[in-house]
Amino acid sequence: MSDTVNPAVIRRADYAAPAFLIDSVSLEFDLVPERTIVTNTMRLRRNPDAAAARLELMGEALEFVSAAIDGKTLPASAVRAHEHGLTIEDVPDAFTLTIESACNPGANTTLSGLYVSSGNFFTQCEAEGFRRITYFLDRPDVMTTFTVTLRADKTAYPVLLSNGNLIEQGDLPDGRHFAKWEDPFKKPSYLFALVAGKLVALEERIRTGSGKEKLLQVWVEPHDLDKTRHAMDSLINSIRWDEERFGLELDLDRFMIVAVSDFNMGAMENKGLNIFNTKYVLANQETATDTDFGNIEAVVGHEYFHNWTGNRVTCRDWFQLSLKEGLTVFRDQEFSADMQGGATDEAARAVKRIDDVRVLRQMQFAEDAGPMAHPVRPESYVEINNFYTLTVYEKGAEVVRMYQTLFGRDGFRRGMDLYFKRHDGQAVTCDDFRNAMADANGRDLAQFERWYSQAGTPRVSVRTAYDAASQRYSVTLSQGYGEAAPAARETQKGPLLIPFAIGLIDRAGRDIPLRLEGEAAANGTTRVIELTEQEQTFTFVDVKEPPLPSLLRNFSAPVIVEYDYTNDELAFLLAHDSDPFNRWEAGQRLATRELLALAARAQAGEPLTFDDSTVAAFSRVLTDETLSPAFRELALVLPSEAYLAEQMAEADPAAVHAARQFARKRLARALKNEWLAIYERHATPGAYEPTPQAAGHRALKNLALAYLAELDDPADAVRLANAQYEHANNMTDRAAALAVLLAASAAAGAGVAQGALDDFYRRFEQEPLVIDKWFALQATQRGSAGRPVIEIVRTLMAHPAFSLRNPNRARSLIFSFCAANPAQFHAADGSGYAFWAEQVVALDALNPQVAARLTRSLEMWRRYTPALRERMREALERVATQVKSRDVREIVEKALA
Ligand code: 0A1
Ligand code: ZN
Repeated sequence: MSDTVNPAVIRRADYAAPAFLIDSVSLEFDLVPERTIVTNTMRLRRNPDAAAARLELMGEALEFVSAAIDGKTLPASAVRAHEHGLTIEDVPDAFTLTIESACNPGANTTLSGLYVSSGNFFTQCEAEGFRRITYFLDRPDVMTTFTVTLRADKTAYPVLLSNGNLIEQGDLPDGRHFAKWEDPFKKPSYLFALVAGKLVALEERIRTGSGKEKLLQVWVEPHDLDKTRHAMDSLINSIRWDEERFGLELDLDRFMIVAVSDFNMGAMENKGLNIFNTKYVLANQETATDTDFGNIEAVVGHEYFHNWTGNRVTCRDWFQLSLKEGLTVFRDQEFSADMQGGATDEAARAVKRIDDVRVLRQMQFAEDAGPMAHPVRPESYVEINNFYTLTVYEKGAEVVRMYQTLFGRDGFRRGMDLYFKRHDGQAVTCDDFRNAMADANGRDLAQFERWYSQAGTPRVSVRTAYDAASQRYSVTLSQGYGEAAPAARETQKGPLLIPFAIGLIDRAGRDIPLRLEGEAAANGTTRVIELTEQEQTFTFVDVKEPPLPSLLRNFSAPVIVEYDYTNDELAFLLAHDSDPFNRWEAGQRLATRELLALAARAQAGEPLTFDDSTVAAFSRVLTDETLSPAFRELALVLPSEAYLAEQMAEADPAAVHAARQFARKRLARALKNEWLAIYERHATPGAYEPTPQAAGHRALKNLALAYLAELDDPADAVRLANAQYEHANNMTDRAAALAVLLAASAAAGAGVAQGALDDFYRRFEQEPLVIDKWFALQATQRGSAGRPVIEIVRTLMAHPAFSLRNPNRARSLIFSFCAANPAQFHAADGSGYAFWAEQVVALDALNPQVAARLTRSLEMWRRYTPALRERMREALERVATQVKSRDVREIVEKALA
């Protein structure tokens, strides 16, 4: 449905200030699963900056009961309830509006608005869920103070929570009770939350920097209380970190985290009442892997940091989403890096950086090259929920990081301070943030705006020339977009300001002190040069021998660097670069080159061979004891199948899989003794420690085991994996052992893994998050003894523990197969696509947001080989005729356009 008030496509250029402002709102809830009554009383006033005669309130899936202005019930002729909300004609300039409405949280499978999960009530309002709770000006630039009264049966719902401070509570007749909450800070409706049910909390009291006492709570279902310690520690660390790094203190007396098992995303930063997917709260050593522990720390940090970047200063409209998300992802990345390695241990910090860049390059670069490509600040959308993307979040974080790269940590901090000084309590734009950074650092950042408005991944190609006579080394950088996707091409206006960090390395592997032409003396060994034109040459002087350039150190900008290193040069950088990120990068480039050559031979049916010198380069890293185990693990993981397929002119998942498997087997065979030695040396006997160091040992050890399982005779690996499975005192080791057994079963038959698989299920039957791992491990396996994984997945769909309604479970089986097992999903017979289409249609009827995410696994269909492409198009067209939601339709239509 679209008309002039509710157009199908929403455009940034059409922004208009709200016609009315809300000075305060008071909400009363009578919570009943099948029919919850909401009484909403607002103080409204005409916005002097806008003109409109009537009041249009947004509302969705609501039953209108009544409305009154200044206490007088409105006649039916004065109010019109419709599909998109409520229209009230002829309202005064300032008035109190009371609206009563009803909704049905028990039947709400969308998990947007008010819903029931495991018998408890929860809300999710970002981006536009509040309008499913009551009629409102549900847009982020309408900020107001909320008072919330919750009433519910006391036995079924003993705990009643909302934002801010608890100001009153008590009993009511008929076994009911109430709680009244007041949030002293103005906020937009998307930050509203309520929770009601049978929950218990881990509590801590802490003092913040200014000496104020704060109550911290992590609320969960009673049987999960033993899995809350890590989330609480992460919260305390986040609070301390934001005080230290940014001088930002917790502004409420109480801060609550609540875990819910049915949740569409990771977590939500509702003011003072963060609501989390259980996956990002619950952990102990028996149930959670090292990766889970790290993710929990990052997400707890992320949501907490939103309290300032997102809540105190919010977004004017949803096109500005990256204002809060890019900035907050950058903040959580820095927090995690500091927790790993402190502020100065660059090698430890690099482990986090490498992880983040891997995600960006594998997933965001793909998004930027496909039909959903959009700028960090999009120009238009059909469904805003489809724009919680890798571009807005991860590329947005890279854009924020570039300010810090340009101005240093101190300069970045000055920009942040000015941003809060100017905009605390306001709803603002990405331009406001950029202007604060510019003004605090005395810089004109007009050109930098293009990072927000241009889609696509920039390419920087590099040419170098050394002149021995004058001892000059010139580096010519030129920027462009290559063959950008059409969606990206339309947005391009001109060259970007690209901070390009560079170092030069001499023959002995040492950094050369850098002096640019015109400078009086050398200064440092890494320089951030600023590329602002389409092409520019930078000349280094006093360069006594032909150097090897180390380009884009620490990935100083989200671009693709094109430079023709030889294999020997890459091996040299892998062995010597002082920049740990680029050391890893050199190994990845080397491996990518080899693997793509292998894939081409696989496609042509030629025999596969793998260069000895590449094996030798990897062997040196493996045995280099000066490198941390965590780093060695990252360096020795080959680029993913998804990343490799993305680099091909026409993606061929089967060829990529064959190539990568061949290389893994080759590395397994050539380094067998080394892998065995590593496995023994990095075993971590004794008590489990969740530290980054111990996690590094586990990661390297488990990588060794995975390589050993690739040997033609995996008997050793199977024996070690069985023993490790049996004796593991933590989930990292147990899950890794199970994955290895599943991998070994590809050649040796299902029997190899069945015992451990059954044991795993029985052991953790009561732990839904672990059962998610059980489904995911099976969905991502290679297939056992020739049995296609689609058959295993279809069998698991009928398992009593499977449910399409729980997003974590749907993701663990369906998404794992469709998005994380490319070789099996892209089976030549199209069986994966048929499955995908069925599941998209089934999910669309239950939960459009989750359905839309799944839809995206086929959006890159044009990039594949002709036979696959044709089958994918058929599947997309089939889905196009069947889906109902705006969410899925936007994705399918853009994919087929
Ligand atoms: N603001 C949250 C992300 C989020 C967005 C939408 C949601 O429901 C549809 C839930 C969470 C964050 O960045 O963590
Ligand atoms: Zn966020």
